Amino acid sequence: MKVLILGGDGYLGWPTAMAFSRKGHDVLVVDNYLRRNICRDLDVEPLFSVPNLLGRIRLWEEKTGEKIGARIGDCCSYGFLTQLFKEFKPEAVIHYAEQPSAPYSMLNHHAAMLTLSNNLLSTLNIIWAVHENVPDCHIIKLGTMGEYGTPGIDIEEGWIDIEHKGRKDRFLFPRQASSLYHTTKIQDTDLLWFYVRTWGLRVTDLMQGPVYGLSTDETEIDSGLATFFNYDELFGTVINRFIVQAVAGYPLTVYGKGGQTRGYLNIRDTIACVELAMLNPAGEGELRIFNQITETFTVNELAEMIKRVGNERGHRVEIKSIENPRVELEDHYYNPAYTGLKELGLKPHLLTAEVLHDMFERVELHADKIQMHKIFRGVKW
Ligand code: USQ
Repeated sequence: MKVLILGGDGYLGWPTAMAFSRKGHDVLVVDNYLRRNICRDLDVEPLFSVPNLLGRIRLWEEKTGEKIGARIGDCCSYGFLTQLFKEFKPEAVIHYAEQPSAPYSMLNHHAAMLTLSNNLLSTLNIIWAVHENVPDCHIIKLGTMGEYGTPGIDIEEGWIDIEHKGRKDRFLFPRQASSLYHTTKIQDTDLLWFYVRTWGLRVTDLMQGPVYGLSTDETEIDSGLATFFNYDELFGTVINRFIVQAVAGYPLTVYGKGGQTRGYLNIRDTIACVELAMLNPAGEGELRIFNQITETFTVNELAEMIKRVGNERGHRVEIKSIENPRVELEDHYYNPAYTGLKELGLKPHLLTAEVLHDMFERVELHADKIQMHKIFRGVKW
């Protein structure tokens, strides 16, 4: 398929681009280096450096003979984006081009403004560019499980049937986020839903949980094809952070009571889910929502698993509960549905001891590069 990957330089975007290119899709990636620039400006660069987008693509072609197209530019610039849609005429567009960090969005007013304007404007521009140039193009949008928050009822896959005073209807499942970043994802969903109803767009909104891992079949081909691996408080997700902390001898930073439960997934499964969504497009005028997770854990369970594997590898891993910098429930009910992607054919890679050993092994290779000051800076809500 002809697929446009927006945010194609990121943690998930780059491995997706390689995987799709290898499967024979015609891939064009777009990025404006927002994530790289923020990481450099705030001194939270990833564990190891990787070539820039054009360098990665050159290396990819050298190693595999496959071509990936690239444009450096900002999805918030409508002229740039609409021209791209006009020329390339994608059948599917994958929207990763958002500021993805909850703590960054809570850092200060500038970061809040950047998160809000980047995330909403990029989504609005994609909707318009599709409508004006390729109305049949399938929009695949990365949303987040954090849109739902942690309600005291079961979380459905996007929609809920409500009976009220004897009448019934179907609505978006109630959303109540716990960071500005997560709130922008709710607003994205609302924008998409409005234009789906109004213009009949085809949209899949993937409610993804925190992703972990640093290898896919394609990153294995050459070290220069690796994805970013952040372990800092702003851009590192909890499992990736805990492994780096264990290797560095830094006590695992469990926030508060550690009963926070989330749905997690392996980076390999992100790519598989996005491809399944692409190969099985939403219908015209359909906003299809999947909960993109494969299993749930509390933070305490993750810390215990990582401690066990770390100790087996000769690290002396300690767990330390620290005052929670975030405003979130630390002990709550959590029962999300996540059957839709499995019904489409997803075969999950679960968080086994073997997977953790593999992650440890890769991080240990870069142990000398871990910078302690990046691990915790205490961005408070
Ligand atoms: N946590 C700790 N200690 C840490 C880091 C995190 O206890 O050192 C806790 C957090 O308080 C939270 C949980 O672990 O309860 C997950 O935190 P996270 O930083 O891994 O994930 P989060 O900030 O929620 O955001 C990440 C991605 C985001 C994605 C989201 C999915 O950065 O792009 O949308 O996961 S979800 O959480 O389901 O909304």
